Amino acid sequence: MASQDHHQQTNNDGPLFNSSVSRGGSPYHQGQAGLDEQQGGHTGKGGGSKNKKKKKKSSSASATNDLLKPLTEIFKDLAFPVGEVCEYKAEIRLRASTEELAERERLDNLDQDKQYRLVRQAAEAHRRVRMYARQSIKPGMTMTEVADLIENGVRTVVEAQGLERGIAFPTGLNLNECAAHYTPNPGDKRILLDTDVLKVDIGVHVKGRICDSAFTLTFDGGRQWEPLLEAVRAATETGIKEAGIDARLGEIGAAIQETMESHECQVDGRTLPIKAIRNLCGHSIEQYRIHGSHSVPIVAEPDNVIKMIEGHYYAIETFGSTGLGYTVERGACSHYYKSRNSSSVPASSVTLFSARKLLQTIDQSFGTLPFCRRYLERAGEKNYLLGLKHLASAGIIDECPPLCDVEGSMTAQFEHTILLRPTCKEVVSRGIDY
Ligand SMILES: [Co+2]
Repeated sequence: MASQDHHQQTNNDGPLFNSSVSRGGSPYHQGQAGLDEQQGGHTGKGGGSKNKKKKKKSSSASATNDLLKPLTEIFKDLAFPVGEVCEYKAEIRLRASTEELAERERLDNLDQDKQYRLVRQAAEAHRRVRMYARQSIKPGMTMTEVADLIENGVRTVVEAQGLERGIAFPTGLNLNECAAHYTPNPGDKRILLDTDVLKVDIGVHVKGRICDSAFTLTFDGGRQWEPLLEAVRAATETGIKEAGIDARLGEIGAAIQETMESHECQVDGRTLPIKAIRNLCGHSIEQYRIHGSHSVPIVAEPDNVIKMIEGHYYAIETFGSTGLGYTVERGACSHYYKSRNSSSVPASSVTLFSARKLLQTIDQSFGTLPFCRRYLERAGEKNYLLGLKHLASAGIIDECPPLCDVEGSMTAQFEHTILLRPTCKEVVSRGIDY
């Protein structure tokens, strides 16, 4: 489907350059969670479009149906909504003439692998699926049910097709002190509790252009953690604000940490400080590579003077904790991905036949995208654990076990994907929810 798309893209550069007004419109950007996409129109920061509020009630069943519609049925012209458009700080805007910068964007959008439409399609799918997830995730469900409802939602909305488009990484469903890299393995019977603090980290890609965005949910029994969520939400916003072409990564980390640690949390009459988790960070995103070459720290790193780069995608994600602000690996591994150096490992080092066969499945089904054991089973693999171990010790596969702070602590996460366009910073995953 993608190959028929880009023709239309080129005669449709209006929304790309006219910053914030998108023709298709996403009901989830701003204003209201109206589910009638005909209402259209959203306003990015500094944009000029108005949201007409139309009073119309739809039953929740049909609302859910609308959320999970295949995107190309809604955006027939493939003009997916533009994210929130933010201006760069003044000194950045002096880099080149407005015409030159606009020309660079025009060229990006002629490039099949760079056109902004790809990540916007992924982001719109993300917004819809997470809205559906917010409505549907209830305490009492198993974590497997939660993962399935999200992942089936992604597959439907983005019209998953091989490595062309689909799920970009295992859905993170990290609970309480666990901050990252937990998703249920096959047979996991864990049940979501009313008191749990759940981090939902969803990845969607179109042609390898990844929207990586996460939020935190609490339920009736966990309302006392709202200030923790608020701290992390604010810290992520600080990171987005400080990000830009030539922005120093260490300084972004310092700003994030300052926002995060200016908050605290009152629980059972005790005041708990909130710490930025110092060994977790955001990252640049490359095509089909969720973790690019840059890390975006969430604590001060005075010596880190590496600068953000025009045209790059970054996941700005922050983690706050009431514990030590430091995570260690704990529990069974679920996340795996092809090591960056795997191509330098000679094929002869994979001596086990089952491992060679498994590697074929991995290459075909995931390429360099992270995967989990559930996805291997979907791909038809059985009894793959020995093969996985073998590939890991050969240096072909990296294992990413769950990362947790101390027991009894709580962690929260918010994350957006941003694109440093030549003319502006686009928060592609922005929605009305966060
Ligand atoms: Co991320």
